[in-house]
Amino acid sequence: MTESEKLFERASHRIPGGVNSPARSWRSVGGTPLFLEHAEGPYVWDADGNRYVDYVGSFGPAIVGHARGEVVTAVQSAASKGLSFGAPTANENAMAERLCDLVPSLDMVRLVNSGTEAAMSAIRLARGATGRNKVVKFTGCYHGHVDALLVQAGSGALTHGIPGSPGVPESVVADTISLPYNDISAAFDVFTEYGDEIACVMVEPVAGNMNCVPPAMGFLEGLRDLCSDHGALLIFDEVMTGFRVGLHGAQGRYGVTPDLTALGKVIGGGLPVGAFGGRRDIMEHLSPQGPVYQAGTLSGNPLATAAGLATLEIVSQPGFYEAVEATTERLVTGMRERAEAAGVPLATNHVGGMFGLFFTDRPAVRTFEDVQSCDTDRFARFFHAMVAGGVYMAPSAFEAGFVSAMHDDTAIEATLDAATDAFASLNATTEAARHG
Ligand code: KE4
Repeated sequence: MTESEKLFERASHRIPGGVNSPARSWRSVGGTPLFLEHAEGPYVWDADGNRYVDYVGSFGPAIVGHARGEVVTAVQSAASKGLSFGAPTANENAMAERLCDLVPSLDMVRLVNSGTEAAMSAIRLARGATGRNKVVKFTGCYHGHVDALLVQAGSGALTHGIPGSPGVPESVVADTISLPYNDISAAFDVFTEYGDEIACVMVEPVAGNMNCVPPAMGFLEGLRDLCSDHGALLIFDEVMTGFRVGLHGAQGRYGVTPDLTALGKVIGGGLPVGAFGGRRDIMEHLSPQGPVYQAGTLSGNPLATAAGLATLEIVSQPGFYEAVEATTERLVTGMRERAEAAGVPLATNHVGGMFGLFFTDRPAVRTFEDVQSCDTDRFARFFHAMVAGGVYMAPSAFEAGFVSAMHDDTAIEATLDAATDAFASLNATTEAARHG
């Protein structure tokens, strides 16, 4: 047995499914999850000492590279002064000011401990500020395990085929409407019927939880207009896209400003941080300034804000995102070329430092229905072939991939070499299956 297998056996005894988050389980691809022991730059090492080029990046946070010196030093320095106080600290001011400087929609911001908390709190604030109850989301989008949003959800809910979840009462999702992503006419129809009952529309401005699906031309702009016309709030869930697709998020990249924004992942640099913020007149409804309650023992934690500020310092350097996007482009182009050479139908999407690989013969993947057309068994075989080739990707056909600033030529070349063999192996297994 490998060390990972031994560790997984022990984990499965005390932790449901052996993991603390379903997205890490390998149930949809088969096999035993690798237990990772350490990470540096673009690489991770498993408990057996095997090294992999990493495209999970902690599902997004690690855009500056694992164990980046400046971030580790900042956390070590903060830790030496105490871990948590339950009182405001100067770093929270610095973090709030930095986020409001960089994210166009933010007049004010509240720090929390996860993307789920950020999305959940933004929904409550939108409902409290508008006095309305209905929430519009999009099928395949995932906003954390918020009761009201576990409807046709993506990420692990989609991977494991449970778009809803037991334990969420009908009453809690009665006001949740889930629409097809990138279908602005569906949104128009819902607003025509329920316009003055809709508190908010929550959308991933680039979908990353049905794998990577960019917004169609006019989709985000259309949602912006519909919300403005009907007095609903537009909420961008930028937990994944924030500081991943550009220094000013997807809202900066696409030039559409929401009323509220949820953030997470990169802003914590790998430590637990989420945030939600937006227009001052809305944020002032939040306790203790206003009546909408939200709280958190470790919100704005000194170590998390130290990691976040050090990370934001690095991503703010001139050329950071251009370099990450160029690396992503090179990776995705190389993948397409190698798939084509092997005769394997592959579609790809990429935005900034995130990308998606789709085993489908459709020319493009633009909707949830396109995503559903993908061959998840072929993805599973590809996933395992890449692991064997020293490349660690998300164990799901419905998760996006992430590139860091430290994915250098060596890492990309190693990845593409592994992909050459992986695509060839797909054909070999297909041929073998065909001839029995
Ligand atoms: P967390 O509560 O996991 O920090 O964030 C929830 C969340 C909210 N919004 C978006 C757009 C997200 O992508 C996420 C979390 N993303 C998944 C990966 N697709 C987290 C991985 C996991 O659940 O382990």
